[in-house]
Amino acid sequence: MATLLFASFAGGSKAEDGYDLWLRYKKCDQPELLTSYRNYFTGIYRVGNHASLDAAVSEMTRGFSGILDKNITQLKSPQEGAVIIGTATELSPVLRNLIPALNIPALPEKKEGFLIFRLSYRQRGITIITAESPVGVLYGSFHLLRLLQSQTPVVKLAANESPALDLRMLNHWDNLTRHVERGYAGIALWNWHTLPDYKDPRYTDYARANASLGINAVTVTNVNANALVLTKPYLEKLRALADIFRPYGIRLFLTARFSAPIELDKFKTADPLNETVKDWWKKKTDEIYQYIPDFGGFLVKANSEGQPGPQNYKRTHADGANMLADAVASHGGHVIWRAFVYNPESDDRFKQAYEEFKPLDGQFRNNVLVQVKNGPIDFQPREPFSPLFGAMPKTPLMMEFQITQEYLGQATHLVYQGPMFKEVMNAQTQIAPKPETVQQVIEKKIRPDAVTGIAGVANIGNDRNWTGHLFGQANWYAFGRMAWNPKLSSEAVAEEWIRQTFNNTPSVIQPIKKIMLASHEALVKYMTPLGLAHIMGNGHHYGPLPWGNTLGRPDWNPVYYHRADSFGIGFNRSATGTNALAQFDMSIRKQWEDSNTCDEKYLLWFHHVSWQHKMKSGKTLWQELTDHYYQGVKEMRIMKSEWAGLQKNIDPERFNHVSMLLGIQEKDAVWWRNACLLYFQTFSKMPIPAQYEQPDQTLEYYKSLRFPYAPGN
Ligand code: GCW
Repeated sequence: MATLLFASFAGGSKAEDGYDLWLRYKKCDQPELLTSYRNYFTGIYRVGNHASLDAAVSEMTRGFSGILDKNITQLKSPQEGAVIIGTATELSPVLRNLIPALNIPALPEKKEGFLIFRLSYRQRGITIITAESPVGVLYGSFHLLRLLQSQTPVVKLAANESPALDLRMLNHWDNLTRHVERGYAGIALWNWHTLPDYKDPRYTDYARANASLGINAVTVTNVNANALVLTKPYLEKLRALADIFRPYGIRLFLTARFSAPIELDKFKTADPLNETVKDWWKKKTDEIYQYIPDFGGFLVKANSEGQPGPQNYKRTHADGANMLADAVASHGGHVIWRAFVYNPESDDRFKQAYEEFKPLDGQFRNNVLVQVKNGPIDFQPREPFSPLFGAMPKTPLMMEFQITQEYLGQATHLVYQGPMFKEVMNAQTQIAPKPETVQQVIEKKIRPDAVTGIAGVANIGNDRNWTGHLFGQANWYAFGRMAWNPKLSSEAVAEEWIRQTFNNTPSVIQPIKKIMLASHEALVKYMTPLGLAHIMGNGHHYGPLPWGNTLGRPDWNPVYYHRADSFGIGFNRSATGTNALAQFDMSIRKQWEDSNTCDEKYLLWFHHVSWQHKMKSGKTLWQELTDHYYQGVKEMRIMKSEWAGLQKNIDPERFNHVSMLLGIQEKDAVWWRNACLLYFQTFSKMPIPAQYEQPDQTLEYYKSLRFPYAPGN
């Protein structure tokens, strides 16, 4: 048994368990292409010594050997057929030696950018991957492997790429107990108990996967932070992880608990203006840099959901961020300060991040970035972009997306987030006098030394397939690829992922792409159509609870968000309501301020409209709402039947895995539709049209459901 198990993991007939992600390197199944690959790629020649080049060589020998189904190894000298890799400085003399009249093309401007090109040399030519930095070479190597896995002809392999943003980061909300807050894929990858001595090979595979996308920064602990992570035993464990990540270009950041001096060293205060507190952080930071010389800095959630922060001492977020920024500045570190705050004093949670942060624009140190969630509330299936993106021109703003699907069906729903990421990034923060998009805001270098960035809350755990749902991998993938190159379309990214994860057969690519591209819109329809938001279960956030009204703070309760009554439904955020719309630029506000012209996908975000409100379709709001819920279930069922049609083309393991989850998703979609419509009907008093399948359960039944151990809580 032991040998059998070993044999199956060592290669051979391995079950399709999803472990290999998009780095599968299966043999090219196009005979002509395979012949040309074998002809033009005969070995790897590496110039220079660097851990990132070791990683590149190891990935390329693995990748080429798999795709070419032939042993491809490192060459001792450059020769025809070689893939030659190295930084431009080290590579140029070697190439000139080979081809004296050579003109090496100009390198991309950014250090992490890379060039791939072919040169004619004897019969087979040579392929060059070069960059200014070793990690750029590694990124180029992964890129070439991606092209080969997607069956790109040899003549089309040239590339010249640079990342759009400096920091492309994953935030893990992993506790030291290994419980993952909002994690649906097992427990945390990081085994704190066996670190630093036991270096699970999986840590390297994690780093490989990130590097293949260009993800270059991570936090491995929760923003609801534990001060213990700053103590010596944990710094030793963190050093082990940082050492594994470094060759892959990944820098470690730490989540910092603001009250750490009190918890760890019995201080009476954590006041950021107190000299001994400042000194404590300075020393702590110096200590961290001894363990992790390229430590990135701190990520902080302060004065939000019970986390301590500067406001405990009547100081501002800027005071808190700047104190930490000063501590890391001499080491070149940064502080990423989250804007996810919602102090209950305001009349509308929508407005709170803006109200607290906008006045601080210009008050942060140069090495502070403010990390803003994509929408004003909290990672709902659809939100308008956060107005902060148009409101802090003097502060580098980082985007925060949630890859883990806390509010998007968690790990049982197939939802491809590519279109959602694009919707936010392409949203205009202003139209006049000059159009500007969210993407342009976060890409803008507001000072020459400013750092730009994007973060995604990771959906990764220790499940064998990393993300629980196989299609969760596509969201990790899309986040990384779009962080690197925001110009890629959702469709192109989906196709890349499918080709590498499944295969290159059109009859596989087309239906899966169709399923993926329809999935987000379908979910919005069966959960929160027409601008509804935050109507999910308490605590675990799984399933519908629009009637929820029992939690201690009004803005924790669904009824606060949808405001259904006998007149109508929706949150009036226009000038006659909370006027949250005033936080957007005038040119944007105009699009949304009139309930008759407002884009209907945001209608109930901004307006309380009557059940009879006439929609663009000519139907009443109630009819339209009903149609959306039914349409969502219908679209989901189409996804399910498309998938069923793939049975012959996909291995049984992955086919069955996804099929069973789609079964759960269908039940959930029906549950969302029925529970929400039956509840809203108690206000509208209007019927669900007779042509629709009628709910097979009562509202009381849906209200009685409980899920005490739903994951991620
Ligand atoms: O969406 C909410 C989650 C919390 C999370 C918080 C945050 C880490 O329900 O679990 O806490 O957002 O972003 O800080």
